[in-house]
Amino acid sequence: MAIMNGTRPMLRYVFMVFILLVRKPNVLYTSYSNSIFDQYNAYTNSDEELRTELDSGRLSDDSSITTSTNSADPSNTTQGLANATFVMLVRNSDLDGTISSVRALEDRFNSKFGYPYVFLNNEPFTDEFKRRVSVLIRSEVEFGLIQQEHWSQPDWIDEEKAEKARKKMVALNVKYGGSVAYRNMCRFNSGFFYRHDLLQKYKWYWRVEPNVKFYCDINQDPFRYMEENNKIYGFIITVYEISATIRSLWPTVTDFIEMHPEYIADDNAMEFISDNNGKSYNRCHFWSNFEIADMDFWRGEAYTAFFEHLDSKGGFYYERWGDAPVHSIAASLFLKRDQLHFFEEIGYQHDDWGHCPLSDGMWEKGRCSCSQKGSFDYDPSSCMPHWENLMSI
Ligand SMILES: Nc1nc2c(ncn2[C@@H]2O[C@H](COP(=O)(O)OP(=O)(O)OP(=O)(O)O)[C@@H](O)[C@H]2O)c(=O)[nH]1
Ligand SMILES: *[C@@H]1O[C@H](CO)[C@@H](O)[C@H](O)[C@H]1NC(C)=O
Ligand SMILES: *[C@@H]1O[C@H](CO)[C@@H](O)[C@H](O)[C@H]1NC(C)=O
Ligand SMILES: [Mg+2]
Repeated sequence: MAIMNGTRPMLRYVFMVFILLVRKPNVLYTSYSNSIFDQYNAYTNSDEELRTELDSGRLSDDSSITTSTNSADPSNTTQGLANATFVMLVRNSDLDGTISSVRALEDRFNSKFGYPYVFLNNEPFTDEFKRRVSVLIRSEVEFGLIQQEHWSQPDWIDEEKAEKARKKMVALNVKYGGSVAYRNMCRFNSGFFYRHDLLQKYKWYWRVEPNVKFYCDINQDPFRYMEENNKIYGFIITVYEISATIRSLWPTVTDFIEMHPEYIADDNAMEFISDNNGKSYNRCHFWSNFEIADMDFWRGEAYTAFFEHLDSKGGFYYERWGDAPVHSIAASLFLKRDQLHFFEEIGYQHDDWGHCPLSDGMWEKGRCSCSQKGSFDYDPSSCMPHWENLMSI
């Protein structure tokens, strides 16, 4: 009898350990019950309602044990998720900043939706990195290594010339002016991230950097918004590029336009990037540390030809062309202006500059923790007036 009595708790213990193992969310491709997604497709739910439902058992533990094979399948949009993922390019040393960004994103948005994450690095992620990031995320998480050819100065770049350019930029005090790694990063984000194996199965991405802040609840799914409104490229903050980093970028773009007028969209956003109908670049760009966009646009014919053309001129290394102006110029020329979208309701901060929704309605609905007075929108360094002019706001 005593033995029997002792066994049952033991069995229960074993069973509980089993459950915990099965529930361990971060095993690749482990998927979750759809109930939480179904529940939150109405977009109107607050954390309070979530808590109530958890209490009432509607989102009970049982449902999360489900190991159905494809509830996180990006292709299955019947459950309300778009074919989309977050993507973070980070170093192992960015761990704290990565945790901070993921935590904010989960709290303000993704715990209600369950989009997957792809983390990319030019070096293998450490176990510590994977463990500490995975523990924060209930949806699918994947960690990928970037192939060498996508992250290195090509052989045909004249290193002597590149080195001279770097030294000149250091002398001019240009941020990251002397860094080859930064240039690899800019080139990767311009022309390669969307070719990574782990991103092939997705159409939409949301780019996230370490140490960014999300100030407001995001109740409506931005990916679905893009999809349903025929948008291709979404941004929050606009700024001017430093001229020293892009001396020959615009002439290179102009050459491309002459070679390929067929790629220029009717009703494009040229007015956002040029004040004289294309004669010169006004240096306005969408700040690419936040982007929600369609990777099929980057993968498409126009952008592929555009990137090849830019890359062949060597400006990623002979100057310091950034992915932000490169993406912005392409989106402004090859898309119709109404395929661009300003995510006004997303309160967001990267480094010193942040956007806080200026509309009181948005600010209240999002329960934003930012001050509207601090919003970057009408700072002299913001290109928002160009955007508003373009969109006749
Ligand atoms: N894996 C990896 N990621 C990098 C490297 N350099 C930059 N990144 C990532 O690339 C993105 C942009 O780099 P940042 O250093 O933030 O550059 P930035 O946003 O132009 O400049 P800051 O104003 O300093 O933030 C971030 O997500 C970084 O984590 C690198 O050498 N390796
Ligand atoms: C998509 O998800 C729904 C809801 O869970 C499920 O019933 C359906 O079988 C899935 N469809 C496919 C094609 O996997
Ligand atoms: C998701 O998007 C990618 C890229 O467009 C595509 O290859 C994949 O088939 C899509 N998934 C589905 C089935 O919608
Ligand atoms: Mg940054």
